[in-house]
Amino acid sequence: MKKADRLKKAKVPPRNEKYGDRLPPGQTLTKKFPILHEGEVPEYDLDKWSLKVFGEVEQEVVFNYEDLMSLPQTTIVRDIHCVTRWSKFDNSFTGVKFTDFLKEIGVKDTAKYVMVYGDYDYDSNIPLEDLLKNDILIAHSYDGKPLTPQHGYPFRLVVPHLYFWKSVKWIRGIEFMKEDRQGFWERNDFHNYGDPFKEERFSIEDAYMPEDEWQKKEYD
Ligand SMILES: Nc1nc2c(c(=O)[nH]1)N[C@H]1C(S)=C(S)[C@@H](COP(=O)(O)O)O[C@H]1N2
Ligand SMILES: [Mo]
Repeated sequence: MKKADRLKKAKVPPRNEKYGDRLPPGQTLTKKFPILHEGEVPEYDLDKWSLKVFGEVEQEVVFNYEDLMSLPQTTIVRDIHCVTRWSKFDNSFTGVKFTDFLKEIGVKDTAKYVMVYGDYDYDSNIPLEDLLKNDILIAHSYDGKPLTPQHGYPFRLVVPHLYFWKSVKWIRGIEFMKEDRQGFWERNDFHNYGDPFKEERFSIEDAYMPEDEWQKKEYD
């Protein structure tokens, strides 16, 4: 059964009035940091790690670890919301702001959408405009410490205003595109955009997300 179908089966947690508008509808607050992904946790030799930028750019660019670490560093503190119904408040991430990263690249005017690629064989699509917000990071640290392997070491994307499946871990490629294209979960019935406050969980009608799917997973 597809994940989206499986997740349809469960009940929705009641709205928690205590958190007012801060907690999106259908979400449960967690203090721990659940670990969710498909496949194996990659291991890297940092000397060989690279991030390739291609598509609607004047020139393809490949960044290595040092290249990214030498760019201006920014820390953000944001709430994150996973489509499996957990939210976590006040997460501190540090890394390179996407807009600072863009200054290193000649993005063509024709670029309207971005496909972000992560190991292994994961991708997710985001409108370029969304990545121009000032709290989008290519992050290397959480709470002032390097990301753990499970949470995306050495670098993950952080897009706090969309469901967390858009925040690609183990990021390896960024493709600028003229036309939109679907990424991994978007092809598997997840919503193309994914605004947690509008509950844009699925692209199919009549979907429910269980309150406990994530609680069966690992945390740290
Ligand atoms: N490369 C990669 N990135 C990924 C995923 C994945 O399977 N592979 N899963 C996504 C999903 S569905 C979620 S909810 C978040 C989970 O991040 P966390 O494990 O740090 O909580 O990572 C996202 N980024
Ligand atoms: Mo997820």
